[in-house]
Amino acid sequence: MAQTGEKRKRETEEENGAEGGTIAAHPLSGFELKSVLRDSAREKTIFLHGQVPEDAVVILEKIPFQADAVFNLLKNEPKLKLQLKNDIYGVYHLSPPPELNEIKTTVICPATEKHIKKYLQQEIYLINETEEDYKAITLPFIETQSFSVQWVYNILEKKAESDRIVYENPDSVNGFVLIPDFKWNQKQVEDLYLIGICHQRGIRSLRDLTSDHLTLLKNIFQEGKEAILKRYGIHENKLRIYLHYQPSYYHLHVHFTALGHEAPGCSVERAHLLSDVIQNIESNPNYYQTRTLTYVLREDEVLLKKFRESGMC
Ligand code: GTA
Repeated sequence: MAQTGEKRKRETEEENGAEGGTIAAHPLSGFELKSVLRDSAREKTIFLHGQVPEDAVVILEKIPFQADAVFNLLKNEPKLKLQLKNDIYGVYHLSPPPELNEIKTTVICPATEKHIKKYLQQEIYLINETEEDYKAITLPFIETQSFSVQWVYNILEKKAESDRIVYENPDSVNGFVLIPDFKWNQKQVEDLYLIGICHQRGIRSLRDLTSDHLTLLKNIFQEGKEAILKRYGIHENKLRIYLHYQPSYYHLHVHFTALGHEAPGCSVERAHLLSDVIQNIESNPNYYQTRTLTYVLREDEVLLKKFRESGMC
């Protein structure tokens, strides 16, 4: 059936992610591959560096199965192509309908050199950052070289993603916005991933947290869990709630992920459980200013170079 011009225009806008009634160019128009930055068969994800013509990072990821959709597919005798049959063992190719074959596609464009390096497969090294190292090496680095947090301000000021907000405590000191993370397509709760972004500006990371922030942290912890239970029916004993140190973006935010989902960055050398953070600050208000914190840096990272130059690793 022929489509009306208006209907097709609307669909093109949705397809290309256009806002405000203008037809956007296709985000991958003229895409040329420069290199494969990383390819993980286990995670079923590939990270590409391309040009469109600006530099772009494109991340393609196969999405998790949704039990209901798979059940419907199997009960309707889908077409199977036999690959191997041996005794009780059979292996087949099943070509699912397009809606079950989606590839989540993230486009970062224009991507900076730092973005390209962030996704490049690299050697990693453990750093033990003392209080003195933080002041002399890390803090000057954060102040001059970290990623822009404009996307965070856009969320807090409702200039972007406002329709995706799950919960907000609007208090400018102790409030926050809870929103689905960029990495979650919201189609299944198995890989649930939200972030709680505080309204207060200037709290860069774990290192800045003191007893002054306990009310804020407790609000994020308590109200975040309640909002997720209400919206997604996921109980707090099925959630991993943590902060990254080092984060990529130095505006305080908390990660909420499904416990069964091994989200990137949830390993011990990066993730700090919010419940532990609250208790540590309660037992020592300056815990995070004085403790040595251990984390991993990638070979190409400027911060690693700074540590090496100062002879600290
Ligand atoms: N809602 O615009 C945004 C947005 N941006 C730019 C980042 N985030 C956003 N969320 C919304 N809107 O969880 C999210 C990120 C991240 C959080 C920042 O904010 O998805 P962080 O400061 O601790 O930084 O958290 P982190 O963890 O390094 O960031 P990120 O991007 O998650 O990278 C960690 C690793 O995850 C990467 O090295 C890579 O291995 C993997 N990864 C990143 N993006 C993807 C992806 N799209 N698909 C699969 N794997 C990914």
